[in-house]
Amino acid sequence: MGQEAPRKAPEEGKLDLHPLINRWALWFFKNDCSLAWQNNLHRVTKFNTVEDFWVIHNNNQLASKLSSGCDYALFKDGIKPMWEDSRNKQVGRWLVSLTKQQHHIELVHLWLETLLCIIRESFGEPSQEVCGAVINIRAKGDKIAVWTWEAENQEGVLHIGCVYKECLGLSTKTIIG
Ligand code: MGP
Repeated sequence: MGQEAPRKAPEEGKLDLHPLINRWALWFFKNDCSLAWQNNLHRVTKFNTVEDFWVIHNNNQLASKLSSGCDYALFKDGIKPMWEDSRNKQVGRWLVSLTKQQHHIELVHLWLETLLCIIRESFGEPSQEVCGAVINIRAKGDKIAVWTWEAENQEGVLHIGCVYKECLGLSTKTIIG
């Protein structure tokens, strides 16, 4: 009777990671009125694999638990989530405005779907136009937006908007701005 070859345990650090097309940076904004807007914005970390995305997502405070005035932003590495960044000079955004009721029910799901949509490059070729996404936690109603850097490129921007709505599972009747 032949002996079964011993199975090799995966060598530590040699597991196959799944690379993303882009490297992404997670930013956090906490409003402190005594500081200039830019000084309230901090880069938390960068990642470029699916596995790191989930580690970061699972270990950070859920968006619904952030206090009002805070933002998360996930942007392609090298682009800051601010108008001042030269890559954002022509910036446009697809904006989803949420009601106060949606804060507890849908916010976390919609933000996660937004993140997955951009890191998977779900828009095909126009994914190149995507700078990143921002979530604003606000008492008056939260906002989620995908920023695109060439607002003038109507075809690409419209395609991104349509696919984004599908990713969020929004009905065709729902209007995003
Ligand atoms: P906001 O945080 O995008 O939305 O902008 P909020 O809090 O819902 O307010 P509203 O104006 O949309 O009703 C709030 C303020 O933050 C802006 O008016 C700016 O003063 C400042 N701000 C926001 N962004 C994204 C930037 C930025 O990129 N650069 C600078 N310098 N200020 C910004």
